[in-house]
Amino acid sequence: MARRRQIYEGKAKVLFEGPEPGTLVQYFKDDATAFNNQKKGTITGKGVLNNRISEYLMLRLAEIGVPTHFIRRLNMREQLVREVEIIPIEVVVRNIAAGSLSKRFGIQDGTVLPRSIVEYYYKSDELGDPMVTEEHITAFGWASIQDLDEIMSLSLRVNDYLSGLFLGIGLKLVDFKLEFGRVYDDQTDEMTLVLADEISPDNCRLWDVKTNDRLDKDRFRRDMGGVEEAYQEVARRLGILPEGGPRDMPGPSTVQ
Ligand code: AIR
Ligand code: ASP
Repeated sequence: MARRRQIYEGKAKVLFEGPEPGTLVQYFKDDATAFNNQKKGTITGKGVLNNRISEYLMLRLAEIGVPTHFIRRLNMREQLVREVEIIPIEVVVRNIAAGSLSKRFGIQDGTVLPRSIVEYYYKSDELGDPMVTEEHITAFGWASIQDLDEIMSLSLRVNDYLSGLFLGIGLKLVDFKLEFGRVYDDQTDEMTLVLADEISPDNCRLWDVKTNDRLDKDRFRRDMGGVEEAYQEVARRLGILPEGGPRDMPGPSTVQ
């Protein structure tokens, strides 16, 4: 494989320069972290599965008119995406209390929320992704009011659609995290927002409808065991488990 220039390395993915201007190759690693990097490990096959799961969900969302950065899957661990200017905000949508919401407000895990709640966090490893309000986001210039209106409406559409999609395969979409980026639209000569990053069991909580079994990264965060199997089960239910399971591939070759 040709050596490529690495643009960015995150905790679970690496971004390389793409084949054409305005594109990037997104490589999915098996590395897993939790609690802002305090816990580190490997989930064998996770990269292969998240590549497929995110491809599948981004394609379904594009079909209902949600713009995304996804272009096409290239191989087991890589997908071609549009290069975006990432907005440094993590958008969390919650339907059922779990994780940091349960902890912060003392609400029992599993309590159905009176309505979906959208929260914003500032993407900063050093600061531990602090929760922020629209006031911080607009005052510090991370996004405009118009951007936030659009981010909110896109996030709620994603929530409605994905909640239904997962329910159809016996999973409750408890909560999830989205990231957005800006791209230049040459039709309108303006910057538009697109859904970026990934959508996978790394950033969604998915509970089995009947048993409330956790089929997501909480199994890793909380040392529950059966982590690999949980990711495989999500892919299996979506009908996209690679034949022969998530076989491994050599790691990426990089030019530093
Ligand atoms: N999330 C937030 N930061 C990173 C990730 N992956 C996701 C979690 C969970 C939701 O956002 O995977 O689905 C809420 O996380 P928490 O920890 O705030 O309860
Ligand atoms: N991915 C984040 C981290 O590594 C948060 C999490 O998923 O728990 O710290």
